[in-house]
Amino acid sequence: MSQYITRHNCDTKCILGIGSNLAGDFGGLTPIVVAACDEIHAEIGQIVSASRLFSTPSFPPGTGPDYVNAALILSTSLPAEDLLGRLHKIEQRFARVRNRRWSARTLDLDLLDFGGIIQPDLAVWTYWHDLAPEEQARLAPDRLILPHPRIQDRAFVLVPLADIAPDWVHPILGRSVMQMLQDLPADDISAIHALDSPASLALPGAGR
Ligand code: A4P
Ligand code: MG
Repeated sequence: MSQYITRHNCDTKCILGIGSNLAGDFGGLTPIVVAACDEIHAEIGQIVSASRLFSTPSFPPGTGPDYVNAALILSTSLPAEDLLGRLHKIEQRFARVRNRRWSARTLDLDLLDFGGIIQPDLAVWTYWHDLAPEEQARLAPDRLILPHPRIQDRAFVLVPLADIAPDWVHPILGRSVMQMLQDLPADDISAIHALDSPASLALPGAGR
């Protein structure tokens, strides 16, 4: 009867955004991002692709030091809420403090996409997507919203994403990463610089 037993691969491909603009006891921004990737790989799921590291000006302009940003494609067996909970635990281990919206942080781990699901539903996603800029700066969701409602607005998200998934199509907007990048002001993109290769992310276990 064993021929009837099939193995279902329940792993979900998801996309993570990583950012750091506050050095901590763990060292500078690049070591924090690299160490966070190691923890993600060890505790959450296999990192399938990792972008280069990028230096990006803090958004909104003038709100703090430059960030190091990166993007990952991850394969995980965890449900989305559990995954976000684990990401928050890793942020805490890097002494992430949430005091003010968009304030400087040692580590920010955003779940950008989880296998293309829309969560909790299109109406709630649309509410967060359509929020006026001054409201975006004031309000933060108290539950998981997928896809992350600000992907299309942020060059610091899309430029790293273009490194690993240029053809990924936004499940609601229907635009690819490259198309969303084309919609952004050229200045937002030209202000972002890839860090030299010694600082780039290698896949954990790939012999950095
Ligand atoms: N939350 C809901 N959905 C999600 C999701 N898909 N992924 C909740 C992650 N978190 C999600 O997040 C605020 C609340 O949203 C949490 O309760 C979380 O459970 P947060 O991480 O506490 O705060 P945040 O990171 O300030 O919010 P958010 O919405 O992720 O902000 P953004 O848009 O990511 O902006 N400038 C540069 N250059 N690079 C950056 O990485 N990041 C930000 C944060 C601002 N400026 C930046 C950068
Ligand atoms: Mg965040």
